[in-house]
Amino acid sequence: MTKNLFDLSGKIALITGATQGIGFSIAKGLSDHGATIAISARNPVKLEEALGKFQRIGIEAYGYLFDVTDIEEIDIAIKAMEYELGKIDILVNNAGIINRAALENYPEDDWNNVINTNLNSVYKVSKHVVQGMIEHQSGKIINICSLMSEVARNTTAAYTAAKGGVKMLTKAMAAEWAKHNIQVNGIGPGYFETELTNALQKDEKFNSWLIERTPAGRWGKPEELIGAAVFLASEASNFVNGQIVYVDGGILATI
Ligand code: GCO
Repeated sequence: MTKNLFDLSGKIALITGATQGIGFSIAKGLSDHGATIAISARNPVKLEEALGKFQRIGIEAYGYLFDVTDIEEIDIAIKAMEYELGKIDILVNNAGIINRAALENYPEDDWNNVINTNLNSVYKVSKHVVQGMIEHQSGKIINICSLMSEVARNTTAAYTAAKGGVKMLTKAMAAEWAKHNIQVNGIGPGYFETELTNALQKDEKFNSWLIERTPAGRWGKPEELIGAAVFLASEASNFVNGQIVYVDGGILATI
């Protein structure tokens, strides 16, 4: 019976950094397919606002306030979540930032911040969540990668280094945890209409270059990541390990 292959009923999902953009859409998509969703953020106001947005579209989401770079906050929040909601079945490591500057002048603080928030966080949050997954011998981890897990662009060196790292960390996690019936995979978004790319959307030169460069001829919409997320969160992907699904309108297929 393969009819309910994508059903997430009874599953508990944690999506980090899900107050807006890609994380928000993925959380909504997992909920639409039956999962109970918990979102995290480090900003209490944004977290409250996001919970309100979910409520208005008829979704009961749980909120946990923690900074994905802070191991103590992570520890407390994951313990609370497991106590309140139960075992975490699905973890989406989504929280991320970008800071664009020429590499020869890239400020060291920004460099460390981008690497910490985008890469080290995946190690830190996963390490805590996977304990319960190992105990229960099942789990799904989805790491949000990027086009920049594969290719670079001017001014994005720290982000590119971090996202390349997230791709390889995805493989390392899959290699170590597949034996516990945990599947770890990544989603690599191309250019999406989100806060993170706000400046680029407004930049006419960039916008026309991107539309020309993308075989699909347009920006992606965050809800277009839901299909890949549901697939990687569900039993439909039970033998898929360490893969990155690029959702990019064909950019990486062309030069
Ligand atoms: C940039 C963008 C990218 C996107 C995205 C691409 O400056 O080129 O910000 O880094 O955010 O990750 O996949």
